[in-house]
Amino acid sequence: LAARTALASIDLSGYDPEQSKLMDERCILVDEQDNALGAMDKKTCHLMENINKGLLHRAFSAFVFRPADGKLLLQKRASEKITFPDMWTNTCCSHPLDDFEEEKIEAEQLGVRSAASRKLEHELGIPQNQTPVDQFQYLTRIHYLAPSNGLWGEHEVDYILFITADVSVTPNVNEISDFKYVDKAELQAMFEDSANSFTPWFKLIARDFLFGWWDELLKRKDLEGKVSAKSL
Ligand code: DMA
Ligand code: MN
Repeated sequence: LAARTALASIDLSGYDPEQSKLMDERCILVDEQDNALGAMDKKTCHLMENINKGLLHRAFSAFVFRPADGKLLLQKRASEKITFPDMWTNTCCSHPLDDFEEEKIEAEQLGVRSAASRKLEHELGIPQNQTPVDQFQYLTRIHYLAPSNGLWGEHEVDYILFITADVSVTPNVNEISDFKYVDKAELQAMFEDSANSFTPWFKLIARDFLFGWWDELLKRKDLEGKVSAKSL
């Protein structure tokens, strides 16, 4: 695509400097079947003008569940975020980067698992040893496109990863302004309250997949409880 089409760029001086710097990260370009095609900086990948030409990259959406009660950890994106600021969303989303060898490994989704563990620490301060890469459960990949405002947006093949883990959260305030644990009813109530806004991918995943999978997770937890109770 880059060979055929001139890609747009933009001056970031009006944005938060820390977030602007992260726009130099190199995302992994993919086709619609998720075949890696090369690398491109995050800024170029997230401009709607380039997305409208078909530019597509690889991403992950991680969901952390608390072992004690099966509640899901949500974050609220900081005002400093260049895309989708101030919105509630799943625990952590980001991109596996071409900058790190391990994040390019496709076998057993190792690349996105490594990226998830790295970014849970960067955004929520969760020590990486609390989210070992082999503990993530890979559910599926979705291809989606969503504008943030006129200028910015997302166009990704997004890997959905679940992990049930006890984590300690120390927010990076440049990334997140709030976080909370919710059960299904509490999340439903948040969706129904028009004072909250949510990222489009979280709404999509919640609508199509999350509640069904969450039920399975809780059923399994319930079963484990029964099994261990019986063995006493
Ligand atoms: C990008 O998320 C990934 C998805 C699935 C939307 P993000 O904007 O939170 O990533 P980053 O914080 O790395 O820019
Ligand atoms: Mn992206």
